[in-house]
Amino acid sequence: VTKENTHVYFLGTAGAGKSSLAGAYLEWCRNEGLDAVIVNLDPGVERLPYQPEVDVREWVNLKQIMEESGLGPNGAQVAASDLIAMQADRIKGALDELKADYVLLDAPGQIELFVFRQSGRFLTEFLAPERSLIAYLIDPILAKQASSYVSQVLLGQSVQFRLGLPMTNVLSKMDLLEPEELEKIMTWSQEPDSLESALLDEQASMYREMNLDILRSLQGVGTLPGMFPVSAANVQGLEDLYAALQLQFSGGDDPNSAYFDPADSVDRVR
Ligand SMILES: Nc1nc2c(ncn2[C@@H]2O[C@H](COP(=O)(O)OP(=O)(O)O)[C@@H](O)[C@H]2O)c(=O)[nH]1
Ligand SMILES: [Mg+2]
Repeated sequence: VTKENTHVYFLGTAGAGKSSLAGAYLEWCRNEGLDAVIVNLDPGVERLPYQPEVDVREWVNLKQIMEESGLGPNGAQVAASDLIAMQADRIKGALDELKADYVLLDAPGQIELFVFRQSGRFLTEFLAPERSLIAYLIDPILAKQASSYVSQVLLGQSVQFRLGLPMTNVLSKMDLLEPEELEKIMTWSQEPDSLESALLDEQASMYREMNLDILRSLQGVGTLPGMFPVSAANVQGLEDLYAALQLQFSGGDDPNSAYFDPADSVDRVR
């Protein structure tokens, strides 16, 4: 149960704040004296908010794929996603040379390609099958409404089921939320009953019933509750995120148990 060789994948929908958080978290880790490095897995990104030690763009270049294959941007993304997996040994070689204790991996922009095609699972298993974790980012704008919140959590769960790795839900860009909004979302994440009543307050429709069913099945498989609010912009919540990720390795998969209560982190930022 150590930090040694932990791989943390930052996953989430496009624009959720993966690269920003990965960069802010890298800096936080280094300030804490952790030997951390960061890997860019996004072949299409033009600018990064950090300096990657390992950069997949060295081997997979989206523009070049488009030029050489005649594919458009979407087709090239699909091809690039598969090519990343084919570079897994190079990524591993570069990481082996760095010998870092803590490896952060900034996932490609198109989560569906990384997660639902083969490349993500292949890469996570190839690099560090026993020591990988997911930080799953939820965009706060998509979490304000109960039904939208449920679909975000559901997407996160399919990511987890697909990759088969321990996962921590992260509420990204908390600085964009009003204090009441943040409080509401945190309550939903901790008390499924409050989420259920918020769903019931929405307009009655077939979809409302579906959302309620989804919520119940998420509870049934024991994936609720727990959510960690962070802000890369204001450097908030990173210590709690670290504690939550560490907890995944210390055997506790109940984020409300043992050392940590996510409610504390909300209190602290208030
Ligand atoms: N206000 C605010 N904006 C953020 C934060 N993190 C990221 N952003 C912005 O959200 C957008 C997407 O961020 P990025 O890290 O590139 O997301 P990615 O596509 O998931 O890697 C950018 O415009 C960022 O400046 C944050 O903590 N607070
Ligand atoms: Mg990014």
